[in-house]
Amino acid sequence: MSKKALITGITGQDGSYLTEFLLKKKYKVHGIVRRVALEDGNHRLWRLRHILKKITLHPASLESYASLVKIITRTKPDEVYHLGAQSYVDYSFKDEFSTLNTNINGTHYILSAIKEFSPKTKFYFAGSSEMFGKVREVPQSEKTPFYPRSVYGISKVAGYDLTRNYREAYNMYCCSGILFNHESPRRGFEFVTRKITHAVARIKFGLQKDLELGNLDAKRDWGHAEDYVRAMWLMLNQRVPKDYVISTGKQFSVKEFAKLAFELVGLDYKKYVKIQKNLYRPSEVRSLLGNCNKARKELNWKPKYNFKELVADMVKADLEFVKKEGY
Ligand code: NAP
Ligand code: F7E
Repeated sequence: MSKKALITGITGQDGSYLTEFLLKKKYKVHGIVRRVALEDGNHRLWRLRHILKKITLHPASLESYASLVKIITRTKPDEVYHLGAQSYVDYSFKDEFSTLNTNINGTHYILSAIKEFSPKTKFYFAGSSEMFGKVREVPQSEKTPFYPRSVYGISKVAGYDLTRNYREAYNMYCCSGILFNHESPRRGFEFVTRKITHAVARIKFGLQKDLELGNLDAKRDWGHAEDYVRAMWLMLNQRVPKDYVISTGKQFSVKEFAKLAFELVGLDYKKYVKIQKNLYRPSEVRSLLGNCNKARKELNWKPKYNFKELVADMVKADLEFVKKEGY
């Protein structure tokens, strides 16, 4: 019999790639979406448009325990991938309360609903390298202490601890992926990589003159989302639940990302990138670099895309996007 997966945050970048991945593995895929997404499917379900007929969507709110209980009880999934979150770090400085409410309570409600109504369900939590924040060692592994630098990071540390505690206290199959930044042509436009590749395409087509960015010196360990959703599934399909760092082990600055993206269309980034001090964060995470040896060894996971291939994939997709959509 085919397995059943339930995904929160199915409309997001990772949710859409994970859905494709699980459908290929013959899973029955269920997703939790906000009611507005069903009412405005054309815009809000754009990443799922091509597979909508193959999945089942349930309206619910991460802020409502009752609505989550109903879906967990009804679907009794084999695996839950909890990806739903206010995921934009910069926004978490502007709206701390809703970031904490959605990210911490949402995680807690789902864990509690699984424990009470479907305790055999396996649970994946979308942890983040933002938990390392002001890093305590280089590179960062599962053993590195956390030092979050934003409410977003704090909410993810809380979710990680809740997940670990449910595993230890109630013997449930719960694990966290500590995923470093992963990007793709489906990345939201507010994140720096997509902001750059979209601007590169618009500048190339004469629709935009320049590109305002904040801290060009921030360094990230950037991978491709397609590779990272495979790791989520691997974590839920082991004998013993454990937490894993997922990363490429290579680090590049925002400047290096921009330089390469502009070069790919024959332009010099220096002529177009303008620094905007108000795009700097109140407390920045300056440098992240992951050590994913444990995942390589125990999950036999490794990324297929390198940095150049990631940037090239995003630039190519945005050239096609701008040409087709005109914006
Ligand atoms: P994303 O594209 O921003 O997607 C976030 C998803 O969460 C969307 O489906 C969104 O739904 C949903 N969501 C947000 N607020 C919600 C709320 N109040 N109620 C219900 N749903 C809500 O994020 P992603 O890049 O796919 O990341 C997936 C998960 O991994 C997130 O938890 C993120 O924090 C975490 N993570 C991401 C990265 C990365 O580099 N991408 C790295 C580490 C961890 P709507 O479409 O309705 O807004
Ligand atoms: O910023 C700098 C910014 O917003 C990356 C989320 O998926 O990954 C993501 O969080 C860096 C930061 O991603 C602009 O200051 C410069 O240093 O693309 P970002 P993020 O904050 O790293 C982690 C792992 C997650 O878990 C999160 O959910 O780029 N930067 N100029 C800029 N960033 C943005 N957004 N816009 C700029 O103009």
